[in-house]
Amino acid sequence: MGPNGLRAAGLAEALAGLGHDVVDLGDLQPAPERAVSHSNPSLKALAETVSWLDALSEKAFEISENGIPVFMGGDHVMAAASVAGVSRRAQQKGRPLFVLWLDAHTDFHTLESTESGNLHGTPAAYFTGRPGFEGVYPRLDAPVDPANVCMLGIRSVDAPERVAVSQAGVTIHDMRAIDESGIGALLSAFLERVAASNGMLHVSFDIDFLDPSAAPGVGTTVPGGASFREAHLVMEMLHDSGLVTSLDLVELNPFLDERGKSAILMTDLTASLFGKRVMDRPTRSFG
Ligand code: DIR
Ligand code: MN
Ligand code: MN
Ligand code: MN
Repeated sequence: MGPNGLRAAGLAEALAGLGHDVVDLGDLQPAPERAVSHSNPSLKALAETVSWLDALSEKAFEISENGIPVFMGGDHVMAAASVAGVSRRAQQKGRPLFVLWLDAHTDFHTLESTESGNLHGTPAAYFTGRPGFEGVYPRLDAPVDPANVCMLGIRSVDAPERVAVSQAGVTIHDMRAIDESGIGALLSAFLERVAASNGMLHVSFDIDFLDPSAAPGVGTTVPGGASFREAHLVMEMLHDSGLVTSLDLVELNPFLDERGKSAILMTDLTASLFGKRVMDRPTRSFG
């Protein structure tokens, strides 16, 4: 229902209104189910999820040849496939892929370490090449260097993730860092790095990045998240940087929303990322 919530909120119209050519490719169909199994019995809907990942991983590679793909979800596990696909594209172009992860959570579990069995807790571990997904998730042709991953808005990390994500060398800006330094300074530093290495930049936007007061329409609300204005600043800076090459919009659950509030905000934020602004200002260039 997430994608339809975004469609109903007018995402395509908003982007077209900014002068972009928008093509809605419709809903993806899952690939035929493979016989997958894992020793962790708590994993939820594993085979079904994998059939979606198989389809999306291919599709993401295919459509990332031209334009800026926007992947609408859906459960954040889909980032396993969207990132795998665009990473393969970056490798083909000979450019490094960077990932900006906007989320309350690090989603850095393996299939072994997840306690909830919710596969949305695993995508970042998979696409950075943590072992344990072989033969289950799609083959990963181009793992993302964890040093190229920056997570912003983090405030809920399970014990096994905490160790692994730090050891991997992912940059984590938790809510305290945002409070202390300001979200703009933290994001600028990352964008400088992307620009300096002529990187491609995938943004994975889990709506629980936002404070639940701004975006209640999500299954896993965590208090103390990014504010309405902090989120818009991030999106406006991303636009000005000109660096974004692909985007996930995930975890919107219209069932839990309050009269479309979260869907509308996610749409408005996406419009900011694609150039909506209050006033023109000199663009700051990175690199
Ligand atoms: C928790 C929650 N770390 C889990 N993760 C969520 O289930 O593994 N990610 N909600 O978005
Ligand atoms: Mn997430
Ligand atoms: Mn989350
Ligand atoms: Mn989630």
